[in-house]
Amino acid sequence: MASGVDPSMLLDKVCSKIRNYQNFLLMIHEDPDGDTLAATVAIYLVLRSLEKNVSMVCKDPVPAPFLFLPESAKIKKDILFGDFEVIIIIDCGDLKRTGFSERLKKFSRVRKNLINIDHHPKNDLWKIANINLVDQKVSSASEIVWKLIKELNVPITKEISTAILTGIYTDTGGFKHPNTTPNTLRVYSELLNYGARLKQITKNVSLNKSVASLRLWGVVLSRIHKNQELGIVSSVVTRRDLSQCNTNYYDLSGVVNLMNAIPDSQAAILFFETPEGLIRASLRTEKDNVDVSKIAKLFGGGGHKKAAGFSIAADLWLNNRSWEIVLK
Ligand SMILES: [Mn+2]
Repeated sequence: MASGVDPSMLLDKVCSKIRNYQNFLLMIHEDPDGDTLAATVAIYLVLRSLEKNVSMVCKDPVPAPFLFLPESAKIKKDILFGDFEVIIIIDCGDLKRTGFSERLKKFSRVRKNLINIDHHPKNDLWKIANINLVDQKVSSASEIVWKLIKELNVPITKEISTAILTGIYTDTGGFKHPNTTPNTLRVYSELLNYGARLKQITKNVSLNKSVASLRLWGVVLSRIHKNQELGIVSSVVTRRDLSQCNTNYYDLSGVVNLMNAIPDSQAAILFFETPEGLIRASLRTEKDNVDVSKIAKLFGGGGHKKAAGFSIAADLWLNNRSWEIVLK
């Protein structure tokens, strides 16, 4: 938890904010993933059961695999902050990712009720948030929210436990990533006891590929190239591929992880053309001694040790046999 602050005290503080106020806004990060969505929906359900007025906001639409989450249809794209007494930001990683930087700064100055629930490293949100309920050692924001829910002592429904499990499941890659701790598995077992529906999660999250997106994955996989010297596996996808397969960028999510399934690969890189005419690279590694954010930084990008990205101005050469990316 936040350095120098007693974690249970932070939890108490958040609980008393929840008990003492009536109007809440929950904020999901842009380009939302399973963790931010699921943790937010879980808090939403809990606050509704406490008869609070709650709204949820996310700048970007909810991706199809997460539409099964209860109340996800109530997530708004934009909302005026004026009527809310408390804003809770969930899993955002930094201020920019909220998509509402300026309005949040103003809110925290005027209302002083901005709560940051997160598991990312310390960032600029810490300065403007009035309470930082942050724990970098947990698998997901959902794991923190689970602790909060238990502390609030509310009835835990199947919907709530399913939502929390969705967040943990997606952020740990289905309990495969090293952020899966003994406590994560304890929480997992508790959630199953509360009736969390694992089948519903795997069905929607892992087994939710359309024919079109599998065709696109086929294109990506057919172009795989392995650099023997560096152990880097790469592939490329063009805007034309996307339109020919009748797909969009979201259909690519997950394919770069599959490219990492080759045991001796150090990292995988997927290059794709952006609508702006740049080449975007998405990097992943499963190796603990490889830091892909360092590679991304070399090209002006960034990210985490195991997942990072960058964009470059480059030309893409492609024929039936091979492809090449040439920096402009
Ligand atoms: Mn997360």
